[in-house]
Amino acid sequence: MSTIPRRLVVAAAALTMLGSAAASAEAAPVKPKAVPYASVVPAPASATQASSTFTLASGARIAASGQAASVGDYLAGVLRPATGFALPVDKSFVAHAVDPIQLLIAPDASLGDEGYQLTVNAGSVVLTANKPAGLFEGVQTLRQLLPASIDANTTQPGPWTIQGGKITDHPRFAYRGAMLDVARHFFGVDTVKTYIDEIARYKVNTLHLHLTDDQGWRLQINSWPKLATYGGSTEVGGGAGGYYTQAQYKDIVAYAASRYITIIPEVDMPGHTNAALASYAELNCNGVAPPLYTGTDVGFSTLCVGKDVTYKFLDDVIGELAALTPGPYIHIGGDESKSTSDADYKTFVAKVQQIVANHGKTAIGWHDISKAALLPSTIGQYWDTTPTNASVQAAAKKGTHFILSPANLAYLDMKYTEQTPLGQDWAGLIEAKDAYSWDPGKYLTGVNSSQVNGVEGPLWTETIVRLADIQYMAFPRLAELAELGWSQAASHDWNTFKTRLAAQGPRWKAQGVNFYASPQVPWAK
Ligand code: TNX
Repeated sequence: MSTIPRRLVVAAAALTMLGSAAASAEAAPVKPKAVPYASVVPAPASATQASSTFTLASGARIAASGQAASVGDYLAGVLRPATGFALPVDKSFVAHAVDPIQLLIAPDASLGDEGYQLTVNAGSVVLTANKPAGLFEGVQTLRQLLPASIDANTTQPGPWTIQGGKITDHPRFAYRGAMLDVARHFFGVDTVKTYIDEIARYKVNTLHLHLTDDQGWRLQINSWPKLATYGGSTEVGGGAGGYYTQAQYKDIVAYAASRYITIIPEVDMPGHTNAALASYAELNCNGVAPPLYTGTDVGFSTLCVGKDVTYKFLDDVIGELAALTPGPYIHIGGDESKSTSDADYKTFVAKVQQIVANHGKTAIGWHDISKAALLPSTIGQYWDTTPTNASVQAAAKKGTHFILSPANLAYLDMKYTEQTPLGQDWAGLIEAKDAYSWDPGKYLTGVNSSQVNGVEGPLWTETIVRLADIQYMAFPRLAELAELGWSQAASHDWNTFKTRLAAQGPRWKAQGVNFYASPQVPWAK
């Protein structure tokens, strides 16, 4: 019922042109300067500009019925503040022909789950996709085709002109992620939601939350309540920390879902577990709870692999987490378990991935887990700084898939230059050009691009304490990584990309997003 035959879409577009051309002429006294299609990040698979222009008029309506309705509401919501227009969303099928902006579900297998087609004429903007997720990604493109002032949250003069033309787009990789470490420093629900909105603009579809580490446990677990109330009571530097109640976590998950972003919760183990070990003495091999930890060392903690209570604990925690998480994945960490023997580590990973499977989810782990025998479904996340790794190669031979986050290219907590006031440099410095200059499909030796699910930009927060810090480290680099994940390999070219990236500067300024104004990028004014 939500799909509309192609010929109706075309007819509706033609009629709309007549319907709103007069209105847009009235509303656009100034000669509009439209944004070139070549400035969209990530670059669309194909884009052809025409000489016509469309101008959004104050009385315009957005047609979006059936499955398209919620994306229509979202689009209206992001366009209202700067335009000051009412932009009612027309959810009836009959009236489509008179609405200048139309969001339509129309079957086209070539577009896949997240692809879309955007056609802009003098009188209409028609966005079609197979699925609502495709409409949502198309809306992000549409926003970038409007002047940068569209991103302000107060009314701006306009005119709201879009260059005519046609874009057909779909992603290269299905997985395009960001990770936020809420364990080293805790970030509240509003900060996470703001970050979700900012990453969604670049068609990032996954947010991995690093919920537990030595310094803090950040999610209420009803069966083991002290994890949050005691284990979450501090953070790096000794601050008050904090945790999400289950209701707050669900709120984050639902907010992300409304932006077509899947939340992947991580419980890091068997190392990086001091907060849990401090909360429950029985989880320690010696039965003694260590003190809470507020420093930044890694590799000193481990769950007790030989104790039965460890697996009762994990079954309870993963069970609650699985019930709260509609997405298919649970991240089990597995990195830097330097205090766990190799034999114990392998035993532990084998058991934990099975517990995750028992709760109906797929396990993801940092690539260290490829030392262990993996279930066919388990996914590795590569974080090291060299492209060749023997156990990764061996796991890949058996069919394991990987998400790529090489620390020297994709870690958002690495400094840009020696002068960057935040972040670390153990994996090197990552300037804007470095973040862009690699191909995720070809990076890992012995791993076919068909076994690469995509990319993720992790933001570890030992040195990051507020939203402005998150933004400064993520932008521009996360937008660059998002392009490597979305755009076809043939379109990757730093010299053209840096000009497109430059066009994002005024948008971040309009939104109030803090970013690193790299001297390598010719930022637009
Ligand atoms: C390594 S690489 C870590 C984190 C730190 C990060 C800091 C990996 C999976 N773990 O525990 O926060 O470096 O850059």
